[in-house]
Amino acid sequence: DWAAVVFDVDGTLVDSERDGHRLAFNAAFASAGLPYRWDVAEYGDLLGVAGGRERLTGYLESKGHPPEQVAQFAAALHADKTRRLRWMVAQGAISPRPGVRELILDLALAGVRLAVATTGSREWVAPLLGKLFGATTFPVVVTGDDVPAKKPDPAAYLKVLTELGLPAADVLAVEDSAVGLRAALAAGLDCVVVANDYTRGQDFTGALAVYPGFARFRSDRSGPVRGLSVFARSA
Ligand code: XBP
Ligand code: MG
Repeated sequence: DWAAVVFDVDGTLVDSERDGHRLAFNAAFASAGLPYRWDVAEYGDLLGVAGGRERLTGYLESKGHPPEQVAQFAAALHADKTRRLRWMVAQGAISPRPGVRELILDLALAGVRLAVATTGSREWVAPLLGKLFGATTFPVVVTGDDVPAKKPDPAAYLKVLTELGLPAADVLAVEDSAVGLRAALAAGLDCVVVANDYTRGQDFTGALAVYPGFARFRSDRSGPVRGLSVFARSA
């Protein structure tokens, strides 16, 4: 049995990339008078780089901006994008993935501890978790601000283990992407992947299980959380 389950945020707890981060980035570009607009497909390619600021840096470099300008633009654009994303969160524009609330309830009722490991910034992660899942649902939250290196580096997962005071063998990670899976595996955790439209088809080698959505994860009676769904209303 798992003593704790650690959730990724973007693409896992919430559908936040296509109609969340992407739109906020585009609004920041427009507000800065820059001609860039990321369409759905191009943003999917850019997701290979974890972290919004790192993503902006690589993109601005690829567009030929000089290095000193890249650092300044990336910082300003990312701050503006974060502000816009917070507005979207406050307005309810970001939603939980279908079935994830039910899984969290199953786990909480079964006495499993809950944590978050994300590369996102605390400035938007904290209000989002509070609004969508409740302020006390995840007692341990490690963000991209709390670690020296973002996923696929294992730093966020290792910090979660330290804060939980648990060995990796007792903790299950839930991720949506190959980048997140690699971070969890490198920290020694087992990892379930719940894929989404952006990540389907990525290399999920090493995952304990791969599901197309949370409904299938919860209803898999022989899966990694078997026995934990005893309280589930639809199980
Ligand atoms: C998510 C991301 C990003 C966000 C992070 O990765 O890297 O899409 O831009 O938010 P993961 P910031 O799901 O693996 O955590 O813009 O605040 O960095
Ligand atoms: Mg993710």
